[in-house]
Amino acid sequence: MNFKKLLFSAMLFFGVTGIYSQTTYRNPVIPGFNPDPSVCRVGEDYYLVTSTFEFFPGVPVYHSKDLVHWEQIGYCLTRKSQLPLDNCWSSGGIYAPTIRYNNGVFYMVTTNVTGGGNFYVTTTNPSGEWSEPIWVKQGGIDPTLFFDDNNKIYLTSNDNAEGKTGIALSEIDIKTGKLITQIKHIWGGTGGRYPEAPHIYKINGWYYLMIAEGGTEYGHMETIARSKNIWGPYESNPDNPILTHRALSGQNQQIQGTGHADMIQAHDGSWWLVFLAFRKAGGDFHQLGRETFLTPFIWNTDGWPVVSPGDTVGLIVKTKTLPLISMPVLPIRDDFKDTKLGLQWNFLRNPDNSAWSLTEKSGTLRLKGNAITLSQSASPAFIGRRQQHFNFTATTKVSFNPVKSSDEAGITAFSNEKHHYDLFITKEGNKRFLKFRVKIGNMEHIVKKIELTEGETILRILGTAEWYSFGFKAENSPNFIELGKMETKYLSSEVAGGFTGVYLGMYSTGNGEKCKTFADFDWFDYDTN
Ligand code: 6LW
Repeated sequence: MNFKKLLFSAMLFFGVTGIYSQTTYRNPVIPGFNPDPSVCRVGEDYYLVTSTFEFFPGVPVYHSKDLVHWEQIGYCLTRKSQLPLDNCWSSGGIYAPTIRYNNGVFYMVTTNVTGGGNFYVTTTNPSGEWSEPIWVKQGGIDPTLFFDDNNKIYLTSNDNAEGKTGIALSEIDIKTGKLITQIKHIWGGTGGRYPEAPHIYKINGWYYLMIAEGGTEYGHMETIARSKNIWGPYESNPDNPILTHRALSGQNQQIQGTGHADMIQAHDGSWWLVFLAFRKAGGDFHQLGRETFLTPFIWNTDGWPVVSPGDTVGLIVKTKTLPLISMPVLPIRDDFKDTKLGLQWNFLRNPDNSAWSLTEKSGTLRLKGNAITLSQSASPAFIGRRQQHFNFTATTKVSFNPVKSSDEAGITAFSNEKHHYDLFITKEGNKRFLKFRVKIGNMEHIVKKIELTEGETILRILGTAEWYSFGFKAENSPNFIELGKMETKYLSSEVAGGFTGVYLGMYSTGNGEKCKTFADFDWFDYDTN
């Protein structure tokens, strides 16, 4: 090929891929357990938050330039004073957050359902520390803030005000969180159960009130109403719901449970919804939790939002997007060389800081098992990350020489304290054993055990849509040996219950007493290739 032809082909290739990349993106835009997304814009920067329940730190902050690629830049709730989780049952703690930006300040308002109710925190730097909580005496969940153009600031939640189920509104003093008015019922939705997740927007002189209805499972939907007066009466969009997969048009989709949306106008004028949905793993179950999705929408001539086609959203969306700008992606391996934990890692409830260290042995995550096990609603020595893909390989190199038969350390696929699969090293007599245990409800069973020789061990979980397999190898041996496999279904939300998704983690426990020794994790790989 001569130079001109080469140049022409190159131009064609880059030209075509350029157009292609501007017209197609993949959902979910933030995969894995990332429910109840809320988004705000500052110039050409977008910030998004999601719910975190019993996990700590709480409420990740994601940043994007195009609404499609997101990078986690921090957390809103990094201190126990902001996020007490002492009495937090699984799927308690932090429910749906809302993020808003007004006059140079970011606000994140949410509910700690097991620790104080509704509150907001503020910052001028969303990747930095956020303020202490400002508590609000309005009940219900899913609080949202609305900054009106007359300087009034309102709080909306799904509180039952005036004896009516639905959405309640009050005006608040943003400095103190004090309510300035009574709490008024403003809309009950269109008749779906659980009217919740309200957001108010002022567009073309109308106050739009967008909410979720139907519950966060297969009947989920998004509806909208509007009024010239923020206190109502609100008239319902005649074409509600604007987004749902519960109908014929959505029944064969892998994506289900669409709802709980937030609306944003991009800096090019286009309109978008971020919302939650889940991806079925084959049968009618999902283990990745509820994830963050994106869809464009348009306004019809009557001034109502229309998601097209047919109120449903696909895994691949063909549309004009903002110019696509990728964000840094996490490397496969965390080698624990940093003295701060990477943003992908979470604890269960407020961490027991005596149970882990990145500095005692440099380049190593050291877990020092406390008395708590993975099967208790407390804070075991556990550090985990979200499973974000159906197909993955999670591998870790651990060095652990148990002293007592109660000492244990290993890797886990964890849904909640009643539903987890663990591959762990422990002691029996004078021997070191590797055991594969499954916990499903009240049933706990060792599927297989195998004696381990001296040395470091590499533990592995292989995931597919329907199976987790558990295997190991000695550091220098070429092949993994499988101990067994178990259905993903029993860790899914349909079986395990609750609002979260599967975590992959490292843990250690002394099973009722402090572990007599520590477990050193050299690295952890999460590979989706
Ligand atoms: C959330 C509610 C919901 O607060 O589930 O899908 C609850 N929506 O709005 C927990 O995520």
